[in-house]
Amino acid sequence: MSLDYQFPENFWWGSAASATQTEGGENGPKGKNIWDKWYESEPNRFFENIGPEVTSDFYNRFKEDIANMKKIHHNSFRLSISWARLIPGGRGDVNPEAVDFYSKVFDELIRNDIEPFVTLYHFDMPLELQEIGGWENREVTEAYADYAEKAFELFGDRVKKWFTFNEPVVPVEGGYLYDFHYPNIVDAKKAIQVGYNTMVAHAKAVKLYHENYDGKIGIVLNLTPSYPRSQNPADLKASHICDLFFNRSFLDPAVKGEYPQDLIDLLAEYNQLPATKPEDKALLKENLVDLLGVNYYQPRRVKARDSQPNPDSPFMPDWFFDNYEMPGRKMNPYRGWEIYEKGIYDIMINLKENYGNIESFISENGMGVQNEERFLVDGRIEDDYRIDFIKDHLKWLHKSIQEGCNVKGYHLWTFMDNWSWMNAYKNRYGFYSVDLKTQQRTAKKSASWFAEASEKNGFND
Ligand code: BGP
Repeated sequence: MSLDYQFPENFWWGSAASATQTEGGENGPKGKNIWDKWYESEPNRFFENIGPEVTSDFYNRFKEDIANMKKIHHNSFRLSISWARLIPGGRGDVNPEAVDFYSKVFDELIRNDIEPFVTLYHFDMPLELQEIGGWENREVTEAYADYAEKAFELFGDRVKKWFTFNEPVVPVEGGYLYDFHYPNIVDAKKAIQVGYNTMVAHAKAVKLYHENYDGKIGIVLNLTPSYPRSQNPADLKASHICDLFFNRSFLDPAVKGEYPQDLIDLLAEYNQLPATKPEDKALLKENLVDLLGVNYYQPRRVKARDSQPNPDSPFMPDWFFDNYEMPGRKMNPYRGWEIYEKGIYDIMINLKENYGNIESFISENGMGVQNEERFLVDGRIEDDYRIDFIKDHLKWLHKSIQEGCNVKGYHLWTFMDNWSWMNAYKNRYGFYSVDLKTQQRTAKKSASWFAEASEKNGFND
């Protein structure tokens, strides 16, 4: 008997996490990354002063966690390798204990029929490389390519789905525009260089992979569809420019191998073009992704600016648009982000119509909730709001598939509650809650719902 929402065979049901957010910064030998450094220098910038050393201890408990994934019928799981753990210092020799750890994790996943999807870079630059300029410095793209090559060599026999970067726009926004990631610089020209160098590094890794391996390699982008306040030309233009900066400056080079001409023209007009090398054009053009991970949390509502920016102030993307608080929009009352389920469908239709229907999947989607303990009933978090959230998004995803979009799966952010950068443990997203004192994991109600949907490959309304 068919279900109301039946997904295609072999649909990827799973969740995602990242190294710095789960492993535990003090577990095992590793080099420092920018999060260790920032926390040491400014602990009060982190929610409740909690830093990256306190996490859900995946380093020691991965077997239990993988058994829990199996229980809820995951067939895939995305995690990242910590660059500073695998290669302390970012360049040079690999750390044998890290090789052993990641090997055991991948083997354990495979033994449980859970396919590892592996991200090479999830916001965690090794400190030594940040000290020579991080992504501002072109040399770091070489170090990254060497790291990627090493990871492919070590684990490529077992890992067949790789992602070069997670949300590369976020370190640009956080580290170089809006001050929520280290190195806390506010400088749009540097931001543009960092974004560009990231895509050069990405293309180098894609090239190395395609030359020697037969799995798939892609990138994970947080796509935030940009909706204009109105159809007036000024609002449409504002929304278009916002889309160019925050979506298309990564999506276009990754999938089409080139930057949108309107973006190049705009940056040229304001003297903001990044430094490039002649060989970059071909490098980007010839090394396209096989697979695109889409992280979708919320859309952007955009309007034309009410007033002109002061032309003497430093250039910012925000010169061209303002955020628009659309009246009546549905909000996640526990996190403050808009919930707009149809956004997931609009993204997929855009990929189908304008990006060659590239193979894709939802690599993160989820609902963060503060003080989730308030929903505890007999020791379990009754997160019906999360079940509704997942279902509503999956319905729109299902519709996109019916209309021919090349969507292969859905991963929730995240498997278990984890540390989240500056927000530390403020917003909980997991299928499993984690008691930070005892490290006990407990399945939430959403875990049971998801287990059934994954097992049946769909659900009824
Ligand atoms: C995504 C990141 C994740 C995770 C999530 C939740 O953008 O890829 O690493 O942190 O956001 O974020 P927050 O805890 O700030 O709500």
